[in-house]
Amino acid sequence: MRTLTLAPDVVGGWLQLPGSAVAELVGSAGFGFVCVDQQHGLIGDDALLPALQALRATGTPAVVRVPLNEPSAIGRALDHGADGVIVPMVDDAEATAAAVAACHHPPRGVRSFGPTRLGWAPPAGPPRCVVMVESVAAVDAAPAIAAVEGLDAIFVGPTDLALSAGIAPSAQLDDPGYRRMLERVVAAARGRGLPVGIYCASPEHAQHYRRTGFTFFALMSDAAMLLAAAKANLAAASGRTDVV
Ligand code: 3PY
Ligand code: MG
Repeated sequence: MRTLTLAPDVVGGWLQLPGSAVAELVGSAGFGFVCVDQQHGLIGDDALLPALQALRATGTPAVVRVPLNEPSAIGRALDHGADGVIVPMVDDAEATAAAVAACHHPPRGVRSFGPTRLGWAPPAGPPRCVVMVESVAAVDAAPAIAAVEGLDAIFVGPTDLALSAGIAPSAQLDDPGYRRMLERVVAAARGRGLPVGIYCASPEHAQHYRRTGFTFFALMSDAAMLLAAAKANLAAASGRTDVV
């Protein structure tokens, strides 16, 4: 079982489809970690355990993107056996401190003690707390967010950030103002020695963001990969141009 590392250059996978076979398949691909997305993915609480068990069987570290910044959501993901959590929509230092506290038992934090699965299948290391910077307010607060004690990494949600800034999500590779926002987040994280990651809608996005200074990348979801491959293969087999 590998411990979760998010630097210097780690490419992760992203699960949005329920099912232990999907988790096992993606977990076996060689990613540095796999994220189980409970915010926008179709993976509810009952599907979380089989996904984490399948990932554990592959030896790939697992993080859970919880649906919201809330102690019971964070505690449940960790109690199910996640190596860490990715907490969405965190806009300031106060919300960051709350997410970090939710990951740890007293006296360090406020997490309730209930080691059900952890009693027989503990993760490889202490829980990691990753917060998502995905609004203009969060970019402005990035230095304060990065300074929160106990935070393990920052992760950018590029689409929500573009929407918050009034930029078309499709312009994220070209817009100079958008790039400057990302550079500010990278500088804030790296200035504190923190890993800084970003969701990538394609391998090209990962290559682009590597040059911006990000240290870890979550590469397009299982659903996005499957849909893209289904359309590309249909187009290639049929000669149709209306499916991609
Ligand atoms: C975003 O792009 O906003 C995300 O949260 C990626 O998953
Ligand atoms: Mg988002």
